[in-house]
Amino acid sequence: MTEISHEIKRQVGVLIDRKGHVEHVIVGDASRIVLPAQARSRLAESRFSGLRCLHTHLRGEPLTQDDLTDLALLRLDLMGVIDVEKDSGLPGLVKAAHMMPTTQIHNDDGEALKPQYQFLDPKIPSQLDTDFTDLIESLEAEMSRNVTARKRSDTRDRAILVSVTTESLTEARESLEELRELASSGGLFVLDEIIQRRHKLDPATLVGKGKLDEIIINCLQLGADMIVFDRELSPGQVRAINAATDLKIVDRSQLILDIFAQRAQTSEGRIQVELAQLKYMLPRLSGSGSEMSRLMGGIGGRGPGETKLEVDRRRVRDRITHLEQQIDKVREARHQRRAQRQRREMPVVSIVGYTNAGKSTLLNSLTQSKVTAEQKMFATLDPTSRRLRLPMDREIIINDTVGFIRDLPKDLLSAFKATLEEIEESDLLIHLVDASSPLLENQLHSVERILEDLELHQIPRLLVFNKADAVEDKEQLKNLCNTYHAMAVSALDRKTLSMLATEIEFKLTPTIETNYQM
Ligand SMILES: Nc1nc2c(ncn2[C@@H]2O[C@H](COP(=O)(O)OP(=O)(O)OP(=O)(O)O)[C@@H](O)[C@H]2O)c(=O)[nH]1
Ligand SMILES: [Mg+2]
Repeated sequence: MTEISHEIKRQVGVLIDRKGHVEHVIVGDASRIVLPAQARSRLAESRFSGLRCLHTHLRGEPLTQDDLTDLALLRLDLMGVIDVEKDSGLPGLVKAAHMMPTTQIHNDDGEALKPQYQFLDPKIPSQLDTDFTDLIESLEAEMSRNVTARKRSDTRDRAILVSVTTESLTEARESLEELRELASSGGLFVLDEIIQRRHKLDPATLVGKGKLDEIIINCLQLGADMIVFDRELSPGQVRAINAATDLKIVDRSQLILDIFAQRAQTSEGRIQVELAQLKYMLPRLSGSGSEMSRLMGGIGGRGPGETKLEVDRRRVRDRITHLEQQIDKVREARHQRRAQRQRREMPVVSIVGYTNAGKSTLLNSLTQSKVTAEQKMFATLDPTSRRLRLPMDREIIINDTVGFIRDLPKDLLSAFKATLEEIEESDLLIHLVDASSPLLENQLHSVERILEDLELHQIPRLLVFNKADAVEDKEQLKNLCNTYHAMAVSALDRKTLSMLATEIEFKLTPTIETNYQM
């Protein structure tokens, strides 16, 4: 190989299997070779590809970054380089590297580590005494131990969470914490989390091409099925990242949409979620057919003289129109129901708040009902209404509502208009805040902002801190209540709620009196 290389002034390489058979011969130029893409096959995560690459270097240079990236992305057993002696064309030093099995891909700050390569000592061919087969088998044994320890009988999708930030680590960490909760609510198994700090976000790939390769390599090393990004990816970014890897790529908005889709029970809920999903998908429909079908699942077809893509896009648009018409009907029906209720002159109170604040639990406790309440984000999708008799014998309607979250995808917000309109006609909003959350003030402000966006902020509002039982520092809770003019309750403990009922009644008094006079 070195003699041929010397003669044609190009790098020459071979891919060799474990029995020593040559599978591919590659001729490059003076500084690099390009390995065949078909070597990138889907492999069990505890195995290397069974191929090692040996190629020549003409200038005595060490393994290049491209060599290492190929080693990792193609999961080669080994990447080896043979120097070509300048004058004689005889083989010089042999340099080689292989991947290290790993269980962790970040440092203590959560920042991504460089993929781990092990470099072998450079040697001349006659002194090479490493038993490669032995080496690779022991590495594979270690990898498979790592994978088994993680996997056991778990069939959930295994995800790596990636937060890309231009701001402080603290912020990225808090945001990752929420993403982790979203991921587990969405049924994912989180393998690891990494934070990537940049001065500026890369418009093409968000993290930059080199970093993206590193992250993908990390994912392969850990045996992940998907990468979840902690922000919304533009259609172009999704395309660029998909082109670099077979791993599933999901962004925060998509994850929220997925959770909504898993939760939707009523036909109304399902229509709204499907509409939001299609609207999210439409601008992202492009590129190859296979990419499309990965996004689209079942929808497809082919008309005369049209490409599949155009047909699919048109079908999605048709479906969106159809769903929007259905939602209009739903809104009309809801409108009539509300009008009826208004004739009955009952004031309406809606419980709003961040997801998981305990809204459904509060409704249950107040009205002794059994709406689903659980330690999952977005447990409630479909609003529930109940009657409640207040201490002074007034009857009101009380609504449980879908939870809010920071940066709620806007397609979702618009699709859920029918549901949210229910809140619009409330006489009072109870803004419930989870006082035990370390992020309570962020959550409180996010909800205030969303209420403003929805033009609901002019409705009288009662701020209530929930989960008082779970707050250790009672003094701090008291201060919070003073600062925000709020009251503290524990929805799990009915005894703490009588004050709340009285307060609701007090806040509604003008309304009740008006109704009384009519
Ligand atoms: N310790 C404690 N936990 C509570 C309290 N209220 C609710 N929780 C718990 O908080 C979790 C979320 O409660 P939910 O009532 O489902 O919350 P939600 O606001 O309806 O949430 P979404 O519908 O997902 O937006 C459940 O595990 C409840 O048991 C409380 O007063 N104290
Ligand atoms: Mg709920």
